[in-house]
Amino acid sequence: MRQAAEVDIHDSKLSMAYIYIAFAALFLGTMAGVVQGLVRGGLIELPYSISYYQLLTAHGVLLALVLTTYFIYGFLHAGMSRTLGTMTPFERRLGWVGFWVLTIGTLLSFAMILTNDASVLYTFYAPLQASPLYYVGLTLFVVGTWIGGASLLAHYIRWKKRNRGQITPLFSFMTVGTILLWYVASIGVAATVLLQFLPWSLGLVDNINILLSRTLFWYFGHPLVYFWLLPAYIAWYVCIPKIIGGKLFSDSLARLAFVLFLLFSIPVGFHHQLMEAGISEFWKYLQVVLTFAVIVPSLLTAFSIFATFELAGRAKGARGAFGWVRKLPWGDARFFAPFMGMLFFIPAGTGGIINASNQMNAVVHNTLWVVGHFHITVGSTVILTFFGIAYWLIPVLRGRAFTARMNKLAMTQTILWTVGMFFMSGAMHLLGLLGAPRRTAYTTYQDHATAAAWFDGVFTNQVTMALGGVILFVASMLMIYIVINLAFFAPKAHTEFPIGEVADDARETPRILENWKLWIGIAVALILFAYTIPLMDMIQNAPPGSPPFRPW
Ligand code: HEM
Ligand SMILES: [Cu+2]
Repeated sequence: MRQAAEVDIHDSKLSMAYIYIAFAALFLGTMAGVVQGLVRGGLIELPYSISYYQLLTAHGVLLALVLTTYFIYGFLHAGMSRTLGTMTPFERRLGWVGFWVLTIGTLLSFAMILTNDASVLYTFYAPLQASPLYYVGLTLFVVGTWIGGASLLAHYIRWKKRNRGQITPLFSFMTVGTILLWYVASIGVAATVLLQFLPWSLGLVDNINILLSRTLFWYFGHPLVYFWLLPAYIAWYVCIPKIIGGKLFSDSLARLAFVLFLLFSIPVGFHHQLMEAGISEFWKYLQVVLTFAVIVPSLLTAFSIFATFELAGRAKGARGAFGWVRKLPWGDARFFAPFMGMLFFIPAGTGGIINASNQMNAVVHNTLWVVGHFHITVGSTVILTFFGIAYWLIPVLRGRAFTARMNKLAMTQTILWTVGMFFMSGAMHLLGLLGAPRRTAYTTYQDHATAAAWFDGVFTNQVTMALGGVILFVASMLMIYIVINLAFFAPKAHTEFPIGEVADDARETPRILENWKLWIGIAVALILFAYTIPLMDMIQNAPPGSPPFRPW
């Protein structure tokens, strides 16, 4: 018997458009990654016309910005359509307009990277200056996400009106939290690009206030990582319980965690600027305290997810303290890939606490440690979860099956990604501790003995890093193969969109959790508290502005 589609066919098309671009970015981005790894290991040289920084910019932008943003919008649109019902033509059109504005921006910025007019790395720090078109592309990118987000919020508001007094489905609640976080955070990047970078790159002003631009960048740059993480948490909280045949441990706890992420992930950007002159110790200290507050919802999440695992195992008859572990579906890549991502998050979170600590930051700042860190956070925890989502989401949206053969390949894919990341990020972490800098191509540092000693271990070796990179690259190509199969060749079938139910004995969710006005109000108050005085200081007592530099 043919069942109705899980997601309306028109909404599916919109989601798939986002997802195709996400995986095209994975394809190109990991290609750049493996080449960089080989160059850094001294194993190959780049053809004369390509510079390491150009490649590094393409890699960072494609993977950290393009892949993540597109996948998230594809996933959230599908989930909103599944949990709140089909979008209206107006809402869907907003989604498409967002998609096209985003895509024009992406193509424009990418074209500037290809012509070597924007080798400014994905952080585009001043005083490095790219072509004005690069910043126009960035602006369109951000505006595109705003329009796409408006489509999701309009859908939510309409549902609320039709279902007065009802609690929103958890997936939609979390989507709204994620999009609100994105809106509040992206104001920072929009401000620096429009008010500082564009006029400066167009030659309308001669100098740029670097301190201010970096501060606005990190006002956005830190919550950006939560914009990547929250959709992964949505999958952990809402979809994984269903996949493992269990129930969600607590709806309220899940909502509380999301509210806390919204509050505590924005006013903390200074923890990326601990080594920067021009910001007083007091304000750095304050933001570090707020940074550590994020540990609370993180631990709530870890607790909830493992409680869900345990409940599911026990419901299947597991006994003893850890008997439930064996009841988890280890052979199912839809569970296994995100689970490996969760495991990566243990060292990743620990590393994050180290980065945010003043003295320890001095040791690891600008070293390969940092690169190792974000490859296990966004590059593993988030991306492995997204892969796990893709294994069922693409079949849902394309009306196809995730076959046993694809599952086997997906298991291999996950293992390869895990092993590759273990070697590459492990080597990066250790090399960074010894002092090896990030963002440098192959060099022997004039054969200096101290620098040579960094690299002479078995694990602390550039070749180990490159080897991990090659394994990762193979994993990535396998992923592309699986995606193409699921989208175009897998047998037609009905696939379920996994949405978990709340455990029967869970308490009713308090209404206050859905009071977005209240939470946005508190978030804005916290931001004003943490940023007003330092920002005023940066403008009134501005350091001498910098002319542009283009050292490549
Ligand atoms: C095949 C998989 C991958 C390989 C081989 C790889 C390799 C590398 C290498 C060698 C670097 C340069 C280190 C340096 O010189 O500082 C790098 C930087 C980076 N990678 Fe990856 N990576 C991979 C996947 C990813 C993924 C999935 C993401 C994010 C989702 C990511 C995000 C980044 C970012 C943001 C940078 C920093 C760029 C910059 O410093 O401007 N990478 N990667
Ligand atoms: Cu941060």
